[in-house]
Amino acid sequence: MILEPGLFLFQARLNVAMQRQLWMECRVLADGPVPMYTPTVRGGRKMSVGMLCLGKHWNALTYEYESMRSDHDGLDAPELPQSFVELAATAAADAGFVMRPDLCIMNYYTAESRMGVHQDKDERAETIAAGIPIVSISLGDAARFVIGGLTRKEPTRPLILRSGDMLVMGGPSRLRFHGVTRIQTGTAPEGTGPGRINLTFRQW
Ligand code: MD6
Ligand code: FE
Repeated sequence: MILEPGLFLFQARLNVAMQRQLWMECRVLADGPVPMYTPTVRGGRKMSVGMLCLGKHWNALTYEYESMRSDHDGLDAPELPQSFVELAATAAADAGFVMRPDLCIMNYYTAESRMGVHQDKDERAETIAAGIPIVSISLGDAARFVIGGLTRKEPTRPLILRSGDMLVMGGPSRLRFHGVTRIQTGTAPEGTGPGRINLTFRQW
């Protein structure tokens, strides 16, 4: 489904078996040698989500990408699994984009977690200028997501992102403001959840 130029929602793109498989792979990574943690952002506030970056690490203090988690524990970001890359690149291609994902931000939401309205603009200027998309995968509990325009002032439209949905945000929609206002607890398909995992694939 095309929502706006460059903004595509592929509902139930992943079947429940794939959702469970991916959920489990994410859990293994989150509990692995380079674990998920709760970032503290610029200004000193803790985020309400757990985060684990793959491929490259997003530094919550500098808002820059780096190989090592220098704002946290100095560990190297785990590799981005090739199977993950293919899921994202294929969805991007189906939306008409050529994308070579080289990093993924995994966020874990509990019932109380939110994601404030933001723009994703920490990738390379060339990537953003070319409109190379961000591809997101939602797993577990559904979320109320809002997406607006290229300025904070423009009105937002609400969307529900359910387990197995993929969102592609590229071209003229690459810099739209968006956020997560609520998690719908108890909606996760069996074998996923509790809570919600969102994967956002990016090309640095
Ligand atoms: C989330 N997603 O769904 C947060 N960003 O939990 C994002 O912030 C996001 O879904 C860029 C592109 C797609 C997204
Ligand atoms: Fe985002």
